[in-house]
Amino acid sequence: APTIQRADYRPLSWTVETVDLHFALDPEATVVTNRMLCVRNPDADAGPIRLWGEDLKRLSLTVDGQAPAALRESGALIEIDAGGDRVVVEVRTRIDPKANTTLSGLYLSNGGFFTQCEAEGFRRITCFPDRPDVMARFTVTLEADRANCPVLLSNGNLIGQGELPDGRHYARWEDPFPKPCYLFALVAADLVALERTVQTMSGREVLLQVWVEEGNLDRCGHAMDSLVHSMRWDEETFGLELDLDRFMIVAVADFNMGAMENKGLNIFNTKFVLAKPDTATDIDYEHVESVVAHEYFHNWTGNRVTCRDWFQLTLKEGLTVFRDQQFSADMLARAAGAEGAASARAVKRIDDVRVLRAAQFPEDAGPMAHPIRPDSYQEINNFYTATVYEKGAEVIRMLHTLLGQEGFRNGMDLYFSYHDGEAVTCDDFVEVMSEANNGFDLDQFMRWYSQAGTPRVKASGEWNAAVGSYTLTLAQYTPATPGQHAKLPLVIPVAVGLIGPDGRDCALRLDGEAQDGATTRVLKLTADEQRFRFVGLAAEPVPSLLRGFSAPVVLELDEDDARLAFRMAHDADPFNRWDAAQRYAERVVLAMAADAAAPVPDAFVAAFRALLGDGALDPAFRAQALALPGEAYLLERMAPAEPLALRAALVRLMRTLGERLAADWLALFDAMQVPGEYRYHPADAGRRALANLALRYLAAAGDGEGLARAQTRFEAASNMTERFGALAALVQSTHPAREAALEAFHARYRDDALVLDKWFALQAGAWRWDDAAAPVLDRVRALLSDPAFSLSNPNKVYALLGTYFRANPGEFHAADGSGHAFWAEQVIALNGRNPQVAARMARALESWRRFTPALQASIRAQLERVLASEGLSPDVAEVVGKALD
Ligand code: B3K
Ligand code: ZN
Repeated sequence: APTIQRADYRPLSWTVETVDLHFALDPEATVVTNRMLCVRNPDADAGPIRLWGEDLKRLSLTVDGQAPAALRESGALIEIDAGGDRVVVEVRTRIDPKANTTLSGLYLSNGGFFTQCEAEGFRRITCFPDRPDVMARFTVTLEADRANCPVLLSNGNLIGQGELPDGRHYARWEDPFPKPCYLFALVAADLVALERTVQTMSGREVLLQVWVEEGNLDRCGHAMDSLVHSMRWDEETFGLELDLDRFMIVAVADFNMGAMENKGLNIFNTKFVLAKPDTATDIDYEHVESVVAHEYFHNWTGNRVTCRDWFQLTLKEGLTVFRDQQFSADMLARAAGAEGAASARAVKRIDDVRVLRAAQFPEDAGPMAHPIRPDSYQEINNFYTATVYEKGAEVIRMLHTLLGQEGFRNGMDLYFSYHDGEAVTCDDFVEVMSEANNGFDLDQFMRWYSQAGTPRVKASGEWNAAVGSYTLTLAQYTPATPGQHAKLPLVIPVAVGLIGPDGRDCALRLDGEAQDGATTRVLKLTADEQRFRFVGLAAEPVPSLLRGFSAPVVLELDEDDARLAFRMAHDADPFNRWDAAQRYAERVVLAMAADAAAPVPDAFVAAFRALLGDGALDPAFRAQALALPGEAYLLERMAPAEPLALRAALVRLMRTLGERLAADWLALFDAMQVPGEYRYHPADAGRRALANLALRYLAAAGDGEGLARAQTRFEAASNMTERFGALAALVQSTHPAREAALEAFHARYRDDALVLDKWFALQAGAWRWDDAAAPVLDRVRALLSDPAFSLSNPNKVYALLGTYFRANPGEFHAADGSGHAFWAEQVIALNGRNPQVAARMARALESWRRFTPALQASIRAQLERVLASEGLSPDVAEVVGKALD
């Protein structure tokens, strides 16, 4: 596929002012009539009208009612010569939603019609200048069979509806706000809605709806509450109000990603809408809340102000992820009350950083590495990445840190006052942030948008006892990434604290500055190397660096075990306290992976036990601190990566911690029981998480009492968090009851697609604790033919294959290469149905060059096999091609 370059952006010669769409919906032959008022763009060179169309049967095309004078086609692009400044182009196309297995464009799910247009799905519905910088006003008429599709929805306001002959009906919708076509949506299906009316901050009444299949009506309450909370938060935090009279969320079971922010008509994967205590875990509740918030926040950051071109994707995604992270942190802090707020925020920060380290750091170190604003792509759908989203959010967070809460808010206000209704660039955003803050210099900061790779910050300290000063030297470098060899220094905010020998933070004073009593301050590292001299210290301090993870970097700091244990016990910054535990665990487990005879150090067990038993710590925090670092992150820290050795070390470490602390875990489990009826509340969720973690360690150790508790909890649980936690512990053991428990779980939820996804994932992600047990691949293969499994449903693919490929490296990378061959087989099978899903699965092997030579050889052969396969989509071709480059 050709490579698209950011530098090649040119405005279109013609844009669209209004669109009138008519859909005669039919499962196999939908006819779309599209009337566009095309207008010449005064800011562009003269040229033809350009439209894109893909997989369409074109029935007719006219310009002002006439056949066009000249029409040229190449691939998806259609060029039409037109005179004058305003012309009406009318295109009629026929499409086959039933045959559309890509889930991009218009498709069927359980008999209903749904759309997904971002990034370039609208061209699969009709011919259109399918680019985000074309913002038009849409009017949409839907016509469908009333019995099958009683509900007809599109963006904006309902302006008409009625009956038609032959059992058909219609509805007409008008969206008052100009929008790019990627935000168009329609739904025609048999659904019911949970409704609520609320007042916005200016006193307008708005109707909120959550649309689902009838049987799911009892699972919508949490999504609705989350929507109301999001609306309030955006009003209070940014002064941003809902701009429509109605806001709809629709849940659909077949969906490529999480959800989509279509104007006024958000379409969601069922996974991020439906929740009730018997089927959803605490983590599911959390996800529903944050995804609802994310999509809602897009209404301003994405829809009112959108992206000029797809290279600017992080403009809306990084900013919106940052907003949803702040929202969730505020919600957790509010629930925790004043005392617990700081810890609650840290728990959220830890979650976000875990994701960044597990998904974004490896991406930034692999063949797909790209800046948050990429310079080129082959297939834009491959760039909805952890880098654009999560690292993009980190970049916004650093701006927030540098400018302060108020400065950031002023920048946001100016952003909307300048750019509301426009399609803009990342430069535009950073420019208003600077302008709103007295010209704050952000020129060097812009390098975060153009440089790929995870920067390293190397820190060292020097204590001068004679004068009581501590000099901290910070140096930065960023490793080379594909196509980017030389890197320039970045602006890196490093939040620093100094801990005294008594475990308490010292007051910080930099040489030449007055004492202000602060115990954490943000140093700005801008050069390759800088020194910061702290004075007025009574004794040698222990540095606590990058507090709260103030920048998305790898911190390189020599700390011995004793120092890590000290910070694990005393660091006043809860994020860094957690991080100290992670670093210590990482060191221990990597040493065990390098040497199968290396013991688990007693000092580590003792430090771990101290955290475990510290009742002053919030349970949610303890659950984070006692969970070992993620396997994906650990593999990233190993050179060469040896997944089997790592797995063996993790098994041994889990067992040892389970055995040696068995009494502590049992007591902790008992102490963490949550009485009464289930409610989703962060305090309860923290207790349940910690209890579930205790069971995991006990099960890993094969502890009889622990396993008995797991079994009882599995049978008696009143909610999914406890039931699934207990099941997971049983499955992660050699207990003979594990198979029966899996069967009982299946029997109970045989008709519940979302719960079955958990059941598939649990088996695909299982570890082997017993050397004689069969490889997990045998189970995964068998589950492929389970009646509930389907390669056409992305959730099923992610649960079974995604978990096996991405979350079970110790099995997937079996030395005989069976996992790799299976991967190639499945990627090829998916490629023909759904290229976006196939490409996601394909990415599981992109970091192959980091593995041992034997694994590399095995993987290379399979990458080559996929690359050589027939009919490879541009999506998969880009991933595999870059991996082999
Ligand atoms: N904007 C969508 C993602 C669309 C992905 C297209 N392949 C969801 C989101 O970020 O909110
Ligand atoms: Zn988004």
